Amino acid sequence: MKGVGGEYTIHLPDGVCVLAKPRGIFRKRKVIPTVGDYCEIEPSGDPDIPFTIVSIADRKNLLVRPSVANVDVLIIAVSISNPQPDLKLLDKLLILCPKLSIDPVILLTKTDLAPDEAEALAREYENAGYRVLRTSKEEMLPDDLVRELFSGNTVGIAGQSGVGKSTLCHRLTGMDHIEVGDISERLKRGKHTTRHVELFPYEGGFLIDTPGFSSLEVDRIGIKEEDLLGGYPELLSISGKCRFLDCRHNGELGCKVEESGISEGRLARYREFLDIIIETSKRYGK
Ligand SMILES: Nc1nc2c(ncn2[C@@H]2O[C@H](COP(=O)(O)OP(=O)(O)OP(=O)(O)O)[C@@H](O)[C@H]2O)c(=O)[nH]1
Ligand SMILES: [Mg+2]
Ligand SMILES: [Zn+2]
Repeated sequence: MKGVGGEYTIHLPDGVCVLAKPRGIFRKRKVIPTVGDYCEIEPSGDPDIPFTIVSIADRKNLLVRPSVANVDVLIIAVSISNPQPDLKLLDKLLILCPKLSIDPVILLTKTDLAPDEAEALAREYENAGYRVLRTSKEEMLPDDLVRELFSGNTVGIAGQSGVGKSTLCHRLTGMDHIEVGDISERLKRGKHTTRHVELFPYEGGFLIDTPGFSSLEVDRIGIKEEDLLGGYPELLSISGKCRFLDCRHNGELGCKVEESGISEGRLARYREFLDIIIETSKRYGK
């Protein structure tokens, strides 16, 4: 659930939390127990730290900065206004999720500020094949939907500063001390203070509380051309239809991109990412 100074809080299947220290062997093998890991523990004989971590299960994924393992679901929060939606960030996160085997869910917030635009944006991404949830000042997520999202899952919330991540968490958990994605809070504490990632049990799953999910280091992870279509399911749906099998849907002869139903905005962003990837690979000769 969290790790501070080499001491880890382990959540047992019955919900009880205990303290454990990793066995020395991990340090030698350079395996660092990470929040989100599934592990086996044994009694240590030390009354202060009564357990030893003896093994760590293979990870489904590992995010760095924030350091968290085995993320199942990422709620990508986007507000329709104040701040304006950063659709490039949204599309990048959508490209990243399948690469990391994470299920993305788009959460459109502040729909009260511009209901018609909000509905249009929600439809644009629903047409692309994504799940889009909506919240406003008055409207929260339905309980059964929240349970379905969390049940058995480790769930993170990402999004620009000010989109309403903390607001959502307060409304979900009623807890004030959770500060998911709280950039503003981090700034208040000073730039160099790092807060630890922590998991909270919630509705049969875990909510990831981290100060750093806003950026998710999207650019650092690096998107390759073969990853790109993972964020554009509507383009995947026309694969094999264009004249050329390796069509990039970028103005080629016989391209059937219009049959994909992709929106103008998403196509433009796809092509912009494609240009950047092609340019970068030319420069580095890859
Ligand atoms: N009108 C309206 N305002 C909202 C809604 N949700 C959140 N807000 C407001 O938006 C502001 C920012 O919300 P936060 O929850 O702090 O945003 P955050 O994503 O946690 O921002 P950082 O911590 O900076 O990353 C607050 O003043 C909220 O009251 C909404 O659905 N409608
Ligand atoms: Mg916040
Ligand atoms: Zn094509």
